[in-house]
Amino acid sequence: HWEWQYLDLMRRIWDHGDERVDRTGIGTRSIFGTQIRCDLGGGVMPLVTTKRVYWKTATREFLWFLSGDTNIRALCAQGVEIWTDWPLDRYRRETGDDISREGFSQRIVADAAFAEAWGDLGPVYGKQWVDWATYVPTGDGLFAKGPGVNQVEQVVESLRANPGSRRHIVEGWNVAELDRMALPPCHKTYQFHVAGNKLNCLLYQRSCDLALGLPFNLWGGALFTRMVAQQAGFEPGELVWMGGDTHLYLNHADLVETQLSRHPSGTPRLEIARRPASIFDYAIEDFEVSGYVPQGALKAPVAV
Ligand code: DHF
Ligand code: TMP
Repeated sequence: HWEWQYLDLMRRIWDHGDERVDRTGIGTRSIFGTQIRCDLGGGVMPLVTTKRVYWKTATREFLWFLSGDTNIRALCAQGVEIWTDWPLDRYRRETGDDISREGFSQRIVADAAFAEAWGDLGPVYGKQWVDWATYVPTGDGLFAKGPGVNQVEQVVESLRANPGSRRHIVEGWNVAELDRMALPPCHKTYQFHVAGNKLNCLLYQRSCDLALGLPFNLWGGALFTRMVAQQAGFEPGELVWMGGDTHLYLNHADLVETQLSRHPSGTPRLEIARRPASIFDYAIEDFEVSGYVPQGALKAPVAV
């Protein structure tokens, strides 16, 4: 079962990770340079079973990336609060208003101008994936804004036209725009690779919160592979996940202890009900998971 790789990594980091002070001040144990491989054949998904993972929340987040949106408003409107803490933190710091998370989220949904002012994360994943900024010289030493690059559309086209290429990449790390992002991309590079009739994907994540982030990121990588495969006409192959700084936060001890006492159970599979006209036309109703019998939910605090 692929999930033993996840649990083994969790054990290895907790027992042997290098303890360090991180940006958030919580502290982590960390290993640099890690890998998890998962065969997506037969519709199998790397959905963690040793705790409940809200795959619909992770799917809604991914569809939001593909929509090009970078404002949390559309997420909050669907009850997805996984990005709310970062705009909330900025709002509290800059206004001194000690609003609750719930109150903040409700106001983001109810008040478009408020969402405009406080709900945007900057040019994060959605912007870079479907509208990477370009500049064209105007001849007088100045530059005008050129048409945005839709990397996702291009990668589907390049897979169809030139499957053997080694350049099928979707990149989030736009160096010139990092300072305007609420968080620089963690899952920063997706590379696709065709082997026979199968589509493989390598996902490189520079920084990985093993307990909270990775279950979402593995799901996202596999979901992306499935959608791209369906659009470009391939069967799902292998997801190869690679981590840079792969860590556990020191305040996740309870989760780690409980999760490491559990064994993977069942084989979750994803069915996609229809083949939409383009990769940008998927809806949450198109996705159905079978064989998912997760063990109990495990709560852990997120480091902001
Ligand atoms: N910061 C940190 N420190 N870790 C992260 O995983 C992280 N992830 C981000 C942004 N910044 C981050 C975006 N993705 C949760 C999961 C993914 C995510 C952000 C947060 C999270 O809190 N998961 C909880 C609750 C899930 C829910 O609300 O449905 C979990 O138990 O999985
Ligand atoms: P950093 O920018 O200082 O590396 O902090 C980002 C934190 O968020 C780090 O703990 C990794 C985590 N993270 C994930 O694991 N997955 C994600 O998708 C995102 C956005 C963040």
